[in-house]
Amino acid sequence: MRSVPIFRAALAIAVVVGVAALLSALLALTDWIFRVLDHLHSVSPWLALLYAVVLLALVGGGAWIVWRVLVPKKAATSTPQPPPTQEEVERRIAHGEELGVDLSVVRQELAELKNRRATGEVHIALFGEISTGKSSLVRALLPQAEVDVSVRGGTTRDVIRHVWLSTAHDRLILTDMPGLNEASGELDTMAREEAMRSHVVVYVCDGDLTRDQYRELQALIALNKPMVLVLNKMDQYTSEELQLVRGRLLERVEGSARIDVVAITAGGTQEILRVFPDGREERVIRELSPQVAPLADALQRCIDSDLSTLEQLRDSTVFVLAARKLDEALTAHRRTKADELVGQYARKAVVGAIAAVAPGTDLLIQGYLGISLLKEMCALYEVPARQMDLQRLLEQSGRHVAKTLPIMLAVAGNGFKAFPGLGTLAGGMLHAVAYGLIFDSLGKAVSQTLETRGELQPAPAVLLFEEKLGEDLESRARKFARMALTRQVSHRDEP
Ligand SMILES: Nc1nc2c(ncn2[C@@H]2O[C@H](COP(=O)(O)OP(=O)(O)OP(=O)(O)O)[C@@H](O)[C@H]2O)c(=O)[nH]1
Ligand SMILES: [Mg+2]
Repeated sequence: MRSVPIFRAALAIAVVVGVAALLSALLALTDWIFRVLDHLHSVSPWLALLYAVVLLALVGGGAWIVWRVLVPKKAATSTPQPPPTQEEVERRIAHGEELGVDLSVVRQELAELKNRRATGEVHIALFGEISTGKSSLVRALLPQAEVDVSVRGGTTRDVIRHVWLSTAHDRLILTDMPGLNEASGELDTMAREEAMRSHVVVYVCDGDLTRDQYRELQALIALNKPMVLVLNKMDQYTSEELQLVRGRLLERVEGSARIDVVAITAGGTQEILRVFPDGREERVIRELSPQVAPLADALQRCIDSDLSTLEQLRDSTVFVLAARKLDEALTAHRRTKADELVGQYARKAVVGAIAAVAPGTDLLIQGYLGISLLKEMCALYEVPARQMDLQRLLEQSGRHVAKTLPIMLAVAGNGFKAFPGLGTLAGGMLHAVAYGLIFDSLGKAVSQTLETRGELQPAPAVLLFEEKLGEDLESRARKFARMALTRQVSHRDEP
């Protein structure tokens, strides 16, 4: 007989022991249940019922806890925010202006909308990368219009409006725009904003979309307004190629409502070879005759659809744009104010440390100055300043300061080296620079946390504080050393 490997033998024994243990546990449990049931027969029915209820609650509660532990929580899905209403935007403008924010650009946006509503004209924005033929398209639709067309990319530098009478003689405003991906991002922004102010967007391309173009198209589709995707320069394709590119473009917009895809020739030139009867050959450049009827028809279809829906869709995107500009203005305002606050508190910290007889490591940071810096920052960002969070943030920052103070003092000492001939410095001066650095870093960390997270979260704020403390140490130390010296001189000169 072959010998059984020791591992297999051990496994077999373990299985036998395991099964025996399970059997005996089962028997013991059954025995225990029967005994409990026997006892229950002898007690009053109410007590038995109470016992059953407690037992069920225990089993149910345990099962629920196990379920919560084992089944992962569904990730919170972010539902798209509905566009703001005019009232919301106006309410926010009033609030922002009360805070002293300059919101003239947002007011201008609403005023422009009011003007456009009053004229009742339908605006069509020509959008697309540089040199795809947007201006040529305007020229094809409006041969008398003065339009710059050039082989050089980036010809159109501004938003230029033209009045166009559609196929059914509706008066429309055709807006020629700078091409996207022009060197300066400013023109891109200008074009994107104008697309948001229009009723209809015409996206012009001259081939299958690149990744960037596709991304841009998706952003426009998200505006949810009628669009025409135009494949221009169709003269450059054979009919098979044209079918293929058109097919690709149709795939790109599949599933998106309100989008038409058309192919056109807006203009351009063609080189042809002329052969004379004597055999001479000559290359001639010929202007191509535009074929833009499919686009004109598609635009007519857009405006023939429900005009009040077009107005509503345009209005909502203008409110989105206005709210975005409002957020930007508010952020810029808060940044400026936060910088001022940081400057003020760093100065107070410097002065406080010079005045202190024996500066303690946490006196300033965890004391009145630290708390009021955080409270003022929270007030600026209009977030609640929970005492618990402030305390935690200052304690943790204070612990870090205690650890790094010797280094900060050494850095402070170096800061004074920029001012030779000072002789021996009092300890207070070194602490003054160190505290300037600490408050400067703390203020910056807190304002950044409030800006990016919309609330004061102590943990990320402390991490940022530690990071900021090490940033650009030398020049900041020099700045606070100069501040401390000026302060000391003026202090000494005081009568
Ligand atoms: N072959 C051909 N060339 C065209 C067509 N449409 C425009 N072009 C040429 O494409 C080049 C760019 O045309 P523009 O109309 O200036 O293009 P654009 O999109 O306005 O350009 P930017 O203003 O720079 O963004 C010019 O050389 C036009 O002649 C077309 O249908 N076929
Ligand atoms: Mg142009």
